[in-house]
Amino acid sequence: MCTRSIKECLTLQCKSLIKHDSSLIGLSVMRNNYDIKLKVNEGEISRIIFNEALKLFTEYSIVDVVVVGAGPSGLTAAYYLAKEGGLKTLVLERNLGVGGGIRGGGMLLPVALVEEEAMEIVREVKCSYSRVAESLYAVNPIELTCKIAAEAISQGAKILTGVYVEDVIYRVEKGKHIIRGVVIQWTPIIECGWHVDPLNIYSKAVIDATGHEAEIVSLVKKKLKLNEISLIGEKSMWASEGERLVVEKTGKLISGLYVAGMAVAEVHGLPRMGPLLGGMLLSGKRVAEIILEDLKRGEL
Ligand code: 48F
Repeated sequence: MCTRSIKECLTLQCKSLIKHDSSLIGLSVMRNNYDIKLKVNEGEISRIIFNEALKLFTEYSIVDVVVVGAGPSGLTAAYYLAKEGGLKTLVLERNLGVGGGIRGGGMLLPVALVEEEAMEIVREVKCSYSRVAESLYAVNPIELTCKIAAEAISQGAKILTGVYVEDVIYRVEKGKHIIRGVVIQWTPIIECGWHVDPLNIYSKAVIDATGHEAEIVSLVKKKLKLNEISLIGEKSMWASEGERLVVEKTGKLISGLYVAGMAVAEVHGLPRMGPLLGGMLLSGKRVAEIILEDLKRGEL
């Protein structure tokens, strides 16, 4: 006659089941290995986050370069500024994620094309690709975006999302306007239409990498009434010409203000080019080179 209680019998049955069913054994091992033991309470979680964020915002209130826009040109610029120049670089992006206009590939199809001339950048950030035509390669735009962003961060650049650049800081010296940083607000505050005073980031240079809208150049032209800045507006599609000119025209507009990516097309009246990324990547690299040269020459 069995002298065990029902509870003991059930425990024994479970143990033997676990012993004989390898998937259950795996599960029990996993549970033990991943047994999270949080050693701080909820208030301490907030305190740590406040402290860490405060350290970042304190350190990055004054930087070398502010990049406005985390699209392909802005991210590439940040990567090279940090990597080649060791510059204190801050990317500000109004959306919650990075990637700008390339995230949707061509018509939401997960493919973008890169010309041979820009493939060095794709290879450098270890993005996968395939050759699809002579001197032309296909990439996954999400992978490319994530890898450039990750490499930029690894090189020391910081990226803040959900931050809207609503104005610039300026000075006038010897009759010439100089841009010396940006005025920022949380994007949801802008979207709510609340009146909350913004904060500022002081910098030696600002790059407008805001894409088709050229938002920073546009507000500088409007608010500072600078006739020397043109804003011709992007032209219709001519892929090869757009790609060539967008790199050629990348650069400085006035002291402290630089333009890269599709914003260059908006400023200089260049043709659009669709889901071709070579021009965007090379424009980002070029603007970083120009800023580094200006710094060397003491022009910043
Ligand atoms: O548009 P976007 O990707 O600019 P890009 O680097 O690349 C253009 C390509 O995506 C695509 C193309 C050419 O046909 O291949 O169009 O020139 O990225 C611009 C980023 O800037 C952000 C915006 O949310 C986007 O992610 N942005 C725009 N205005 C502001 C801003 C602002 N005022 N403050 C912060 N971020």
